[in-house]
Amino acid sequence: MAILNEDQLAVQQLVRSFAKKEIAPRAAHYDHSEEFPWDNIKGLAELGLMGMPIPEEYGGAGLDNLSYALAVEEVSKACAATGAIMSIHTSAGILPILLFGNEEQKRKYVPALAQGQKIGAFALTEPNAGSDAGAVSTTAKEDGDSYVINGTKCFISNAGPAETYSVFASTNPGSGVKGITGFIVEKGTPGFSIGKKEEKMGIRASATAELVFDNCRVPKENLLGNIGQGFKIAMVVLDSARIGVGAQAVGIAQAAYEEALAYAKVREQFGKPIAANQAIGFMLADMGIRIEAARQLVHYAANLKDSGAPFGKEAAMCKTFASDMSVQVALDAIQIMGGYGYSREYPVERLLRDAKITQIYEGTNQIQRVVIANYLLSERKG
Ligand code: COS
Repeated sequence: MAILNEDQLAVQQLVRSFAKKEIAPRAAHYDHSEEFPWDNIKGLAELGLMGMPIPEEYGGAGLDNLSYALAVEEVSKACAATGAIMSIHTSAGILPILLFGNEEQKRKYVPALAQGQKIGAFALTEPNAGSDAGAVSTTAKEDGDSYVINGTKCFISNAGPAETYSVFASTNPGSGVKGITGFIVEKGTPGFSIGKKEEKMGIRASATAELVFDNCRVPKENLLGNIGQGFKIAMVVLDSARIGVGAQAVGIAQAAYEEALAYAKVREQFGKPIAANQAIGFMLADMGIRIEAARQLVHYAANLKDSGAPFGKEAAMCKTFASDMSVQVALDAIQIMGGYGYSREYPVERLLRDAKITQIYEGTNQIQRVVIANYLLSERKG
């Protein structure tokens, strides 16, 4: 366990008990129904957990990133879909505006987001621009005092429930990453609609959908940062978001581990608990080692960010390691629980489905290795 200070321990305890009491009991229901868990989000907002690392002057809780990572872990342990919504909202939903918006934009949008009155979303991915994020073909054309956006985004987390979207479009098609610009687009803007909602393997209660822009006119004051700065904004935000994904993965793995451990102690075969077999004991030991190692890497990246040091490389490392670990731990938990683990009556099959996305979103683990190698081989500091 990292050495946490009193405040961090208090946050961890508060979120752990809230998540256990209020969120975990409904996780299976939301997984089956795929309904957006508004009651969970409302509860998190009431506790000030929808804008934890956002400065108080912009309506956030002004907490450190380590406290935020602890909270995301606890919420994800109780319900991975809710953890994903909270984490994506806080990082990719709010940070583009907080870090790159002008003062007027920050005052206009951030407080409602940080207090959880509104949900935020981040729209970069397109059907032909996933790992190659610079290949966006959505365009934004200047027209008088506005920009007109045309194109389709896909796999956008929080799409639908979100009210505020950071959208990345090309203002200079043909000039690659240098032609991408960010815009703030509000729900309800004419020409902007939510397209097909994805039916997903895991984190099913989180909303993931297409965004369709059909001559969507956005005023110039909604331009985020400078013209052509959009790709950099997206990359900087994703660096931060990856710490949240690491924390989600640790929470999911911890849940699977606790299920398997409890089961192995009470399940008797050949006249003794299966945990008494070295084959099972060693599996549990390896699961425990991997979870703790991943957690420490998440905390390290969060600590670096809190200290103002470069953290992009470590954020990618913690996301990659924790997500691979989480899938393996969930698989091992199912193996220990045998037929019960495979049954939908028990949570571990859901946890495996939930864990899988952490290897994919906010940049696949293959891309994380590209990102890590780029940091190692270049002069750039994260
Ligand atoms: N911070 C600041 N600037 C960054 C950056 C970062 N983390 N990463 C890249 N940049 C800058 C580079 O410095 C470069 O600018 P200069 O030319 O001024 O130096 C510019 O952005 C382009 O970078 P690069 O040449 O590395 O871009 P590529 O097109 O090769 O793409 C990867 C790089 C693969 C890293 C990028 O496309 C990526 O992260 N893809 C995954 C996208 C993703 O995570 N999607 C999930 C979407 S949200 S669920």
